[in-house]
Amino acid sequence: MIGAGFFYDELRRRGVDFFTGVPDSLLKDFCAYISANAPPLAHVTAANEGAALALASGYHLAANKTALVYMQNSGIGNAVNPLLSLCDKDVYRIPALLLIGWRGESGVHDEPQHITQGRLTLPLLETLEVPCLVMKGEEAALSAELDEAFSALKRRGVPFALVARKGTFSPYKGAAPADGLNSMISKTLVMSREEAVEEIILSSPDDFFFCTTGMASRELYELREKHGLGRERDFLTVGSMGHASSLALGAASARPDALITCIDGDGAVLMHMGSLAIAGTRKPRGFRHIVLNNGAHDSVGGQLTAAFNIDLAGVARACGYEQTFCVNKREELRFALGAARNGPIFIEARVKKGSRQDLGRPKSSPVENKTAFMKLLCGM
Ligand SMILES: Cc1ncc(C[n+]2csc(CCOP(=O)(O)OP(=O)(O)O)c2C)c(N)n1
Repeated sequence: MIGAGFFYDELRRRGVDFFTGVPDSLLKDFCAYISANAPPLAHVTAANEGAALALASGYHLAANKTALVYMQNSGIGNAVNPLLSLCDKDVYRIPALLLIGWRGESGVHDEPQHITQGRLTLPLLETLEVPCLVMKGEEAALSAELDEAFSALKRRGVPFALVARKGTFSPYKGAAPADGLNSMISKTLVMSREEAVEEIILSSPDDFFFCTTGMASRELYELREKHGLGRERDFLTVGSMGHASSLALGAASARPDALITCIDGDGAVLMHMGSLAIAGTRKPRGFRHIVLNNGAHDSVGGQLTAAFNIDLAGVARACGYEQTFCVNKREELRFALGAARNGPIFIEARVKKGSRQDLGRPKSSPVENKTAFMKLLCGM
């Protein structure tokens, strides 16, 4: 295993002084290290992986240096456009060092949404003409690996990817990142994400739910069991982070008579925030968008997002949502959930970080989930 500090120092030695990306559970120790140790201006948690590559490219244009862009392999899709139409050798030829967490590696047990992505990660990079190497996960091997990466970056002038398997980085136990406002707000929060999800489903027995990627969907799955409720009203968007609200909007377009709620995360809503403008202007009456805002990418290690620093409900209002709420307590959430469904409605529920230690994972497959959901929603 490689110490996050060791990796960081090796990068710094080679002149990398700007770090950006979207966090991944396999990279969480490295993300925690840079959050705590890189100077504030040198680290940006990006809205999505394409934006991260653009940030790194802008940095290169102004500093003539190669930046590091970290991402889960699920994020390669978001980065394809800038890879091929910005950094590519036939366009602007801009280098960046990519650090990609390899979920779903063949032979390593993982969740369904990572299997194909994992199998195709190396072929996909090859197709994209992004040279890469799979890290050995040993400090002794790192220097030679970085030599290879940096000589390719110099020679070719385009992005090079380091692919990190599960267990590449050793646990980082240093101090949590200091963000004054975020930690002040966090301390005032009383409602957990799971309590919020519970309140939502108990208050809205007739809704169909599109729930976001990560722990919210796992909590929703277990809460149905706890309350002896069926799961056929829930579409668990286990992958495709940031798209739950567009899924919900598509369903609301097909079924204007139905009550459709998106349960979103703050990292997820930030990832494709333009979707708010589309929901707000399409104005589906039965559409409700709830963002469980814990100011963090909680499901993959708790790296901070920008969501406590902005007015999410204000953004939704400006995008044309008919009614918007920002709530902190369970009773306030219950009140907002009781609002007449003259949507689109937006509720920002501020919740604490963290989840139950014994939180499980869905036992049914995504296709079983979809089939039960469609059977109830469109009677097929
Ligand atoms: C495109 C893409 N990038 C990154 C990930 C890894 N990932 C899974 S869940 C998650 C965090 C989601 O954060 P948020 O929406 O705030 O919900 P929370 O986990 O805080 O409940 C991330 C980054 C992913 N699944 N897909």
